Amino acid sequence: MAYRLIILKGVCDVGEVILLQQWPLRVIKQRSNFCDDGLVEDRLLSLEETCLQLGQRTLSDYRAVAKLRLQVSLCGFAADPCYRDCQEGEPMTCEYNFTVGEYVTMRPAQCASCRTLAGQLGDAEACRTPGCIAGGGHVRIVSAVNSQVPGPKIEVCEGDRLVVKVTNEFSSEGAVIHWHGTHQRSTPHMDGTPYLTQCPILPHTSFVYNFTADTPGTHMWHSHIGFEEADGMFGTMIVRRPVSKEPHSDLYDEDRSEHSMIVWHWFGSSAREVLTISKYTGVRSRGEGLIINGLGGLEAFELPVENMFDTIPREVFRVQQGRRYRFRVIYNNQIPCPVQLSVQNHSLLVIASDGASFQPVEANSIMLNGGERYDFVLKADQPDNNYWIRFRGLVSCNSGERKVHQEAVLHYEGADEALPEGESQYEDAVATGTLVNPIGAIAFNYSANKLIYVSDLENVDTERAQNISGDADQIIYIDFQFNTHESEDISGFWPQVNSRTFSYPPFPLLTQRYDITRDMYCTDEDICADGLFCACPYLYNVELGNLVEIVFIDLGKVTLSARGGGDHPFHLHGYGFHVVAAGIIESDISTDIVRELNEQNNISKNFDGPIKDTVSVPSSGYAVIRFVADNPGFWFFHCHISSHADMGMGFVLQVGNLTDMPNTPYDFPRCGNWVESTEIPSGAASGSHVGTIMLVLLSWFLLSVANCGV
Ligand SMILES: [Cu+2]
Repeated sequence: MAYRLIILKGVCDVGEVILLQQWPLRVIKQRSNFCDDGLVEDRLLSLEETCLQLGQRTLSDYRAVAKLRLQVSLCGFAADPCYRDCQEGEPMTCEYNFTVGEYVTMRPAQCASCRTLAGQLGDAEACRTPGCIAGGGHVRIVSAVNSQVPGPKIEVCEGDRLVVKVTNEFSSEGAVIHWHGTHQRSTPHMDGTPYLTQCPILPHTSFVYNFTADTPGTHMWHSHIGFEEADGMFGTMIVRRPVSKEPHSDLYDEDRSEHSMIVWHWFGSSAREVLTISKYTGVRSRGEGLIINGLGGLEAFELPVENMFDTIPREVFRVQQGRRYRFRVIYNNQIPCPVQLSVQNHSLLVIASDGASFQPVEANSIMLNGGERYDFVLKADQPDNNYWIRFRGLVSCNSGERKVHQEAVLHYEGADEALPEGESQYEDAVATGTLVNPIGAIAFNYSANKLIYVSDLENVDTERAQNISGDADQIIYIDFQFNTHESEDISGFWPQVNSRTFSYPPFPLLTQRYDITRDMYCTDEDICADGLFCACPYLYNVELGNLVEIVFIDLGKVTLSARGGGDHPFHLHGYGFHVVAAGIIESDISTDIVRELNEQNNISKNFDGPIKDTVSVPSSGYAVIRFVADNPGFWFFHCHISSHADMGMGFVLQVGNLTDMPNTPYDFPRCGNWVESTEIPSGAASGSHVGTIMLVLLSWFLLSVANCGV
């Protein structure tokens, strides 16, 4: 088989670009994609010659890493040396450059070949050329890392050091990157939460994240400011372990980069626009589309936009008959739109979620809520053919005429390069049989399913399990619902936690912790009077080492006619927790009812429940989690639906005393309020520092005297 090697230099702002295409199997793109004046070579080579050419370059330098990785894997080596078979005791340092800023989807020259006729498979690679983001098939503003959505994929081994330089090229927005699923033990200041663990990275400045990949599993990185994540600043992050440490490594033959999928909720215009309008007008934002690894057939969208191209090619997952593949699925959503995933003619052996393994469960479908990840094994045991991988949305993605669905293709080697037979519609994705993680069970008809709740799963990740049985040292009750506050400023429904709206403090509580004053945050001691709209940095103190139990109570009910939130996925930074119980209370639910059930031991708890970092709390129900608070810091616990997080649906756990927390680098960026002081320190007015120096010397002298006296 011959390969076509194209080398371009200094074009499209990306330096040298190497394209390797199978010839003649794949459609060769028009050179005009790449501003063809930079063409250096365009010739047919054998695979060996091509690999030799590729091997002479430092491939991790390229922006188009996702594309190159696929191409280079043909040669048997990876574009990113950190993507490798993990060996115990051989950590690497993995460096990445993230340039963040505004960008657009379907930029004309870059995406010229990113289209296909409806009903045809097309070439997904044509949408992964440098500078091309397909999105929903029309031009729209996005927030992007390295002009990619999803952004660069990070795949490392447990124990690797990650060094990611983030350069903010937004014209006017701050930025941070949160490493969703990473616990940041000993580096809480690398958690990437604005005003809790760092100041936003200002436009035109950079910040280098430097931390150990301490938590194995399928994760995600994303911005944590405003709607940047919702608008495209997110990407896959996979931390693998040596095969010997993987509880389920005997259940699959392949655990490869190309079998991960990250699903993004797409709006026809920017999420910032859609969700801000929704917040202030009460106009409900509804689902418009789902995008899988940046791709998706447009006919699946409910709001076709004028002048759309024919359609975007779909993502293709390639398998070989007889082999077993570990698939990793990540869901990044913006509104209450949980998704159900199923694969035509295949069952899913569900083995892990949020990075931790549990007793495998044979299922026909899985549901995911915002921020959740699931891993399953797919056994390619069907005839060589093409099959639909189906996603359908519920709650806001399944209301009225809006039925949001999306598909990718499972392609068996040897089958035609074509779409599966017949179209796949929303109703085709309503999978019967066993369903793992049912969401919105009080509102939706799952009578055709056998339901497996997360709290029914059994943890097998002994290395990560905590001893959480026995009496909890601290029990925290967190209730939430949509509250109304009729006033001039605050109208409509606000998702609140214990009737409070979380607001950020003016500087990071962790890294400027010795400047915190009591009036900067609120706790349960600060009473919020009925009817008032209380917004504050809502904080719980947790003693280091405590066995903590948190009982989440959803006081709202999902009905298809009334505005309901669906199940809220609560995500905790810095920890994994055991999900020990969950349930629905059909009659009038209240915090008192659930508290009484719990206090009288009428909630049965599974202390071997799975370890997760995001729990989908059943609507009109409760979920109970437990963990040992052994990681000091200020950790955000919030709903992972972007629009709800933006409206302040969250709270902070302060674990440990300020002195328990790891030191912050002395020159870490600082921020905060400033007002010109009316009190001028003595000596400062003279314009010299002599007075200050004298004061310091005097203090030092007095301290020395005091110490001598003790
Ligand atoms: Cu929520």
